[in-house]
Amino acid sequence: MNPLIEQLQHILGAAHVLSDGNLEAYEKDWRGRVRGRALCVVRPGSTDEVAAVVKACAQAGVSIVPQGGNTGLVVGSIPDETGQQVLLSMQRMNRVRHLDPANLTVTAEAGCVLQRLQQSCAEQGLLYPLSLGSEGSCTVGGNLSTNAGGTQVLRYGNARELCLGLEVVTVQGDVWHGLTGLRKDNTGYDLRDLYIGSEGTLGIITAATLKLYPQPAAQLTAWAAVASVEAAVQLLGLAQRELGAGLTGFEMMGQFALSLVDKHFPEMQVPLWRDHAYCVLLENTDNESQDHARERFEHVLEQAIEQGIIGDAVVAESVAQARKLWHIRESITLAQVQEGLNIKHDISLPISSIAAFVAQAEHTLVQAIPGMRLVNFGHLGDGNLHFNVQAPEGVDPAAFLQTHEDAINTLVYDSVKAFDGSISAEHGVGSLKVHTLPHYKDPVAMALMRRVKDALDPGNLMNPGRVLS
Ligand code: FAD
Ligand code: 2HG
Ligand code: ZN
Repeated sequence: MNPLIEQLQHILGAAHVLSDGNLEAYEKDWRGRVRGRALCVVRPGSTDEVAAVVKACAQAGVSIVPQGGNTGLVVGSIPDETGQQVLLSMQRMNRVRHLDPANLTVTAEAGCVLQRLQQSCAEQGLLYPLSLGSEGSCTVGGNLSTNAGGTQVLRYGNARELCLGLEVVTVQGDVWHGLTGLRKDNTGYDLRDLYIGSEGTLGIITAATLKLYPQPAAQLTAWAAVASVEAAVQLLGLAQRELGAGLTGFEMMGQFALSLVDKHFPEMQVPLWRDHAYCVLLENTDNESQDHARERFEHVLEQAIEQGIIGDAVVAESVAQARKLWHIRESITLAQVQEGLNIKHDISLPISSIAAFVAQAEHTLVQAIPGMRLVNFGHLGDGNLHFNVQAPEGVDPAAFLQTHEDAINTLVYDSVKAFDGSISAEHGVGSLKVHTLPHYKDPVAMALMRRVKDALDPGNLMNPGRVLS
């Protein structure tokens, strides 16, 4: 037997070192585009075990790929094809360690599934506001390592802004005990912010202390139809002025994106999509009462109708109805999967430029690749679009991607750059964008990132080939 596998079995017990059998769930990316092969999968149950695994791998000169829920969309959490990497799954480190209602914080292990964390907090009347379509599988550690966004960023910020402290196993196998619940701590370089968003390339996050909020008194959801991106941006401005911090979500969905949900999940009964170019999903959170929330929300929508910004709207009458509307929005990704392989662009732009960007980029794509189908949706309130491309109707998606993916990426990312945007808003870089990033990111920033990586991981043993090539 491979001596490293033997040593890992000694550390974790044979049951937690998987080297044969079907490892597809760990080795294949969520989109099913890439399958790697691991030397073995290890499932440590404690921070000390993670540290011991890291030390053993470092001694053997074997690289590690950390994995949470494996829901990442940029091919960052699976091993490469060599069969030489250790896949370190955090699934067993899933405890909520401590909830501190007076400090409004919770400390959870990195493998804790987001939805379970939300539920544990809700049981105490508290809100952990990070909210993603993948929340039933993604983990606290994965969220922080990708600096995940989702549908509540507008009000509460992304994963970075919700994190106060971290516990990290370094590349050398030391443990940084940084689980602070302090909101102020200016004692030197911010290591927490360095590890957040580092996609497993600088060390392994084993636990985090996260910010909580009181559960709001009321949450209302509305679905409005608009004729253009300009109108959606106008509605955003109006809602922000009228609702202030009460506006917790603002999502935009293009007609073709919604048509895919209607086609593949007809039981969801997508409202208002047939006659309008875009629909918008708004969420209003209120600390007073349901009635107060409804009154303010209806006022915004009435004004929007009067000003000709929206064509039509529905306000959810119950929590169940609101859930259904959110479910439609969150099903666009799965509807795209059903339609076939596609190209994803997770981009961000200044909100003031979004309408001009969409007009220009869509025109460029239509001219260059006749028949391509644009799936345009996303977190408009954060300036974050998922500007995805589906193969023309009737064209084999795999062949389409083979021929056109690079050209399409260049067209989209060149437009993003021209409008001062970013080629990764919330999903990260992984290996999918690792070769693209240097074309679009400031060269000095790239060089500084390289120096940080070399300083913390001189042997390039932690998730090599991700973020930096
Ligand atoms: P994984 O996929 O397992 O890993 C992601 C990266 O983090 C990898 O580089 C991995 O090596 C690293 N990593 C994981 N755990 C650790 C750890 N403990 N220590 C160090 N590194 C680690 N993302 C958004 O931002 N917003 C969305 O709205 C959103 N919606 C989604 C909807 C669907 C249907 C799907 C499939 C994905 C969506 N995502 C979204 C992407 C994905 O869910 C997030 O990136 C999520 O944060 C990944 O968490 P995970 O636990 O699955 O991480
Ligand atoms: C979302 O906002 C996710 O639903 C996934 O970030 C986006 O599928 C996508 O491109
Ligand atoms: Zn998203």
